[in-house]
Amino acid sequence: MPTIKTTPFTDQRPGTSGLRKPVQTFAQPHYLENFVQSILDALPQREGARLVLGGDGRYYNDVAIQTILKMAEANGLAEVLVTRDGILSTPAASHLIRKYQTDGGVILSASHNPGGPDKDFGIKFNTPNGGPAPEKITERIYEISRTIEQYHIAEREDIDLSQTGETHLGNLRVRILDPVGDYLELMESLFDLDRIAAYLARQNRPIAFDAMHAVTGPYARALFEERLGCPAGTVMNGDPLPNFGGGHPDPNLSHARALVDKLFADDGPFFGAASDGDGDRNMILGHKIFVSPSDSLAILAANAKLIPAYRDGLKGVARSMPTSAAVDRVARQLGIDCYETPTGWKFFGNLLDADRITLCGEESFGAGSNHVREKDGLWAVLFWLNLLAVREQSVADIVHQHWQTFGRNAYVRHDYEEVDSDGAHSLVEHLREQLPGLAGQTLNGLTVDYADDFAYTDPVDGGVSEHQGIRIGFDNGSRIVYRLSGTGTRGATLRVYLEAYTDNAEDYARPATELVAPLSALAVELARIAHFTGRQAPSVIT
Ligand code: G16
Repeated sequence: MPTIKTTPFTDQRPGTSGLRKPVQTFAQPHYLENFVQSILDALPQREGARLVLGGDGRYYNDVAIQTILKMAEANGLAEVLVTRDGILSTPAASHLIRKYQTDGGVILSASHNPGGPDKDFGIKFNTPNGGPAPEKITERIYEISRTIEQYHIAEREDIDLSQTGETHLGNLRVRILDPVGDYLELMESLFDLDRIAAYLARQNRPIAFDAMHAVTGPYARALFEERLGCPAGTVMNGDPLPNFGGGHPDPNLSHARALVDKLFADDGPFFGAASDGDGDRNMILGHKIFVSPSDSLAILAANAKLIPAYRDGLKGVARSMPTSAAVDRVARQLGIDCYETPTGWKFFGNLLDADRITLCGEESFGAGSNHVREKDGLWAVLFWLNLLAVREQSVADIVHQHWQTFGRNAYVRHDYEEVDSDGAHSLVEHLREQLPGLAGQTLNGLTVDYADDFAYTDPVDGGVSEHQGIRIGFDNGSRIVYRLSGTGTRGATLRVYLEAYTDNAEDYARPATELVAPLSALAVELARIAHFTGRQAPSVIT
């Protein structure tokens, strides 16, 4: 087995979703190889293992895929299922792992982070259930990376991944699959695509989908423009590019501006959506309305029985802690359990595997179900289209009717990106110190119901995750949450999540920013944001 001597890097602890670093970090000699060897060494049985391998097409994907194939060969793996040109969305990867019952998968993506030679790259490992490795496995990978002394890599030419088919590298079988086919088959089994196609054909206005020059382009063209019969051009920015066209492949109001402007034009499409770098996020828009991801999750849950795959109802639902409690209200009405987990899709895996939940989602533009073990951008878009086709109402009408039934959890997130890391940690410390005395106090007219540092005990395996964010809940159902991002690659990113509950119908026409304004002022004051970060305003508001 060709072996290379190496020394450990100290910074290979996976974050919220795998190891994300600037490309220059990954491109250092041995850096990628050390981490990949650590993943392979953490497998229960390396020799003879079968893995899925692919990525979002960002800069460095091609180099990393060839390296990993050569390492798979030298490490005695039996098979790697790779996709044409190495392009594979994260939810489609999750599906392939499950469908072909592999020992897991390696996904190359830094998700919504920008791509290019001076931008970000990432790598994550998914387990045989198709989901992101839980903390006990990522910690094991990290431990191995801290003491690694060697890795194995075959010496050979790069292989051609431009055609589907099969090839052998020594004893390693490499199958090159079409990235889209299996995924479309899965969508076909969940939704009534014929009904959606007929509904779309009856409308006299178009829909628009922004693939942001990232991985969903080929999937979206096959789905919307071929299967559902939408006109060519429905998919905007449909060609995956290594630098995502210079943009930030993050589907939100700031980064998908062109799509948002289209939907808010007088003669704009009646439905619009976007996905991110690796295809697991979604943003949903109707004509002149943005559906907040927390509301979207609640609406999907409330309407699930209208969708073929969920006709028999939901076992339960889950949301990440900072996600608004809109879905909690739906769960109460449906009489099902609602779990509050830390941020990170990996925390939903056990609940899905144990069949305790059917749907789950996050404020960070993620939603999904038990069909895979990742969030799934196009799945959410199809869910909405199926809903529109059944209810024959506009997005705005569906959202407003939802609020009339459940009240509105107006929601806004403020991000302070790339702030000084020490300052950000001091800010969190400063908040922690205040927590014990906050409950019962009235601040700017709002009475604190509870204040804590969120900790989660996994109800399935008993695992405990602490320090998952500061929650300050008020007795009127409103909330402020603070946490530091686990996906940033430069300095620290402070996220402040603001949620104002109202059941006053007059508030339904008001912008969310207006409804959360008093909370926003209080959040800045309580955490002394300007003092600790040096920032007077957030860099992104979604
Ligand atoms: C990842 C995780 C999500 C998480 C998001 C934001 O998303 O999979 O579960 O909500 O990061 O994390 P943070 O607030 O720590 O930056 P993605 O789409 O980047 O894989």
